[in-house]
Amino acid sequence: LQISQPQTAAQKSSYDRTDWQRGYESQPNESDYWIDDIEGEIPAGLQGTFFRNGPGLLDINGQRIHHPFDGDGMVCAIAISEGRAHFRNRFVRTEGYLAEQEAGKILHRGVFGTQKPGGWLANIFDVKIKNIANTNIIYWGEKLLALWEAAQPYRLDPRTLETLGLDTLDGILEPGEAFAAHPRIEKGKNGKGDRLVNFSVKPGLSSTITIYELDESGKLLQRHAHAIPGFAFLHDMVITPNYCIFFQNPVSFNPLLFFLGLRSAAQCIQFSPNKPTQAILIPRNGTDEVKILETEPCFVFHHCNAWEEEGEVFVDSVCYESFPTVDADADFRELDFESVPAGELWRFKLNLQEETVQHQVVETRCCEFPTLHPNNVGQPYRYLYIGAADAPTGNAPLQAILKMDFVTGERQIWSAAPRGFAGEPVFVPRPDAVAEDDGWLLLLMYDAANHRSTLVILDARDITKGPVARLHLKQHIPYGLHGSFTPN
Ligand code: 3ON
Ligand code: FE
Repeated sequence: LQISQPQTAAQKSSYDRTDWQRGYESQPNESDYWIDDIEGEIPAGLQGTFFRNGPGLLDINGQRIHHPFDGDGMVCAIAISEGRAHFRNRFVRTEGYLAEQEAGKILHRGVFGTQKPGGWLANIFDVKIKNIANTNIIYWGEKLLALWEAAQPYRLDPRTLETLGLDTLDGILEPGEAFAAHPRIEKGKNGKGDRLVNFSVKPGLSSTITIYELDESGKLLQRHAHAIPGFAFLHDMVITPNYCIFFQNPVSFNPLLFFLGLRSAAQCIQFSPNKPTQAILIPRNGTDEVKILETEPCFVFHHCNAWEEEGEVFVDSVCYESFPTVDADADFRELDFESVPAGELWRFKLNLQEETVQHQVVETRCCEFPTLHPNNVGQPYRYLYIGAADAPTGNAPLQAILKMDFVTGERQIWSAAPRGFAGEPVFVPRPDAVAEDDGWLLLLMYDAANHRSTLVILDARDITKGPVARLHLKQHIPYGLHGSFTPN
């Protein structure tokens, strides 16, 4: 017999608000050193570099950024080899970063609400976009690229993290052409023929999605563009062998207040709970017809995975009840978590013949930042790993990692609560492994007790036994966005 515990307002919180807030202090310093404060042991088979991007500055010389997604990109690289680990962090020297550091003040409006000081008069009619290169970092075609979805990537030196400049991917991108922050890598057969599939969006009254497929050396294999009806805010995409799949969130965009200098672009996006969410399937051959299926309204930033099974397409996504913005007069540090919707894990089943979509709520625990074994991208999969709240209900910061077994339904949790805050996990397969969960999860955790961050290494087969190693950094790294692992 199981008696569920009623949730009460008096229930002890899994975290302290001031602890959480300090993880959003700027980290203006750049450093590099060998990590010597290590608990446990770095697994022998783990060799390569963990790269992670995210906002490094939450203020410009004391002037506050309105939303963490507006913060300048700072890349961390933790290079692991023969049981030793070296840490390095550097800011992406974007045009905007250099100009603002030189001026010592905010010179650009941000997409998510950062305004130039001086009120609307200082911001009116300024529609320039500051490329902050803060969302993801990938090593592909022998280039290390810092990605931000509304602009061209910045190329960095993989060893020194020095900024080499804007990159067109050897002429694939026109100067200024965007390249999204969510590429998917499709594994080739027998370890050969991997492909990087990515996209760009040109939003407008009608929006254009361009698909790019690159081979291992970075050469363009496929490029095609498609107009889709309406304004599109598409942060992520999933692939199957035949499709690129997007969820067109039910939003409308009225940029009047943006032009008038009163709101940022994202603050002009309005969630429309009465419109359906559209699943857009773009055939990867570039010639077959685009399919659009309707499902009920929800807001999606991130998808986990997608696959095809007997004429049906399955998509696992993190779904929100609506689009979360930070109001113009609000401070994100004072966010009332309980007042905004939490991410939940949903599984969608798309029937392409009948043009119907069914969905199932797979997990209601607040979660975000999904990952899986790289071999299963676009394929059926058994295990998903995702950042999660410590408590099973309610909205809260990510403090735990949740492992889902879709075959047995079993769930495992490792939590860093009360004083640890978890970032995106990255799955690294053990060399020569056979089992899908035979590998490690790497994540940066903010350790409020010591106001520093830690690289946590979990054995993905059993995360409940706790980290096999904790590599303590000398400083804190503000909560970040996405990263990747490049084997040696
Ligand atoms: O017209 C507009 C033009 C434009 C440039 C449309 C627009 C708003 C789509 C747009 C730009 C969009 C950009 C630049 C989006 C960038 C997104 C970003 C940097 C991050 C998104 C992160 C998403 C999530 C869910 C993060 C979760 C974080 C946590 C759980 C906390 O640690
Ligand atoms: Fe993302």
